[in-house]
Amino acid sequence: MLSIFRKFKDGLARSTRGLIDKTGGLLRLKKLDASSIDALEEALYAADFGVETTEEIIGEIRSAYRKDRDLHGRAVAEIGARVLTRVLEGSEGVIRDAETGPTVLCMVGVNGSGKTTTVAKLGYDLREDGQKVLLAACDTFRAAATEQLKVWADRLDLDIVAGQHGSDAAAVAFDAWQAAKSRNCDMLIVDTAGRLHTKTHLMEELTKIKRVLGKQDPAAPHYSLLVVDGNLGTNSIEQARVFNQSFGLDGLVVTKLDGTSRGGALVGIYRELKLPIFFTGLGEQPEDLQPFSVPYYVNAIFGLDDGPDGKN
Ligand SMILES: Nc1nc2c(ncn2[C@@H]2O[C@H](COP(=O)(O)OP(=O)(O)O)[C@@H](O)[C@H]2O)c(=O)[nH]1
Ligand SMILES: [Mg+2]
Repeated sequence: MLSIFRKFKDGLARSTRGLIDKTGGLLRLKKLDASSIDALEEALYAADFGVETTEEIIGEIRSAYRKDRDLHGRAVAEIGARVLTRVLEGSEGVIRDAETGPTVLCMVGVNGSGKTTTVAKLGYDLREDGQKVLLAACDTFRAAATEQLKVWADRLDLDIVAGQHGSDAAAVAFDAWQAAKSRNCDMLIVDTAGRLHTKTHLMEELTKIKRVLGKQDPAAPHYSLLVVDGNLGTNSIEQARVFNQSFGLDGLVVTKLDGTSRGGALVGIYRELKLPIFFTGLGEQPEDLQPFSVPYYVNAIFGLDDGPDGKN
């Protein structure tokens, strides 16, 4: 089994490859030179780290280089890692169990962002963790969506409550909450639709789901998480802002970090919105959804070989 650090490292390969290739193997440099700092700057922009973060990282590296012309490649990577860690302070979202009744997690986001897949993967992870989990298939808009979650539930042996195609999504949420309560479930994970006729319609439907859950338990949904596609890079900031204003978000799930060259974007998203990142999608397998870890992410980005706990 791959360690989690390896998953981050492999998953972020396309983003980090740019960083490592363009810098001529920054880590292997015995001595830094001005052109390799420029190359690193370019690579950070290319990976979508954004102006603010790139300037902070490069600024600190340049100032260290001014003081020490013999600066070693590894020392440079360590400076980068330190700055990035500082920028990401507070960005790790953690799910805490509800005081009573099931902890309700509601996944929202635009079509194709990875909600349904995330619901299934998360259900699997939590169940493997010893929790009693129930999935709610509240994307009743597309027949295929309910089917898709049922297939996952079947494959992973997870309990699911689903409604008829075209039925009221909030009614499915109600049934699912009742079932979760009566079966003494620890976690209820709610999938929702991403594409409806209009944005207003989507927000109304989501708000209704939220209201129905809130009537059962004033604290529910305990976590409303926006699922965003990592390939969108910083373009997802606007999307997140709209969902946050209309619906109210507790945090983010960033999917498809495997295979994107824009793995730096989550830093800009966090800086801009200050919404914690709960999970990251690093592949299509159930175990490829991982809690977001700042040290793993940062070390993977800067090619620091060891995970923070010495594992790789
Ligand atoms: N490579 C990769 N693919 C993913 C990830 N998460 C979701 N996908 C894929 O993205 C596509 C859309 O996912 P889906 O869950 O149906 O999105 P939804 O419309 O938001 O429910 C599917 O083909 C998923 O397999 C991920 O972390 N990595
Ligand atoms: Mg879906």
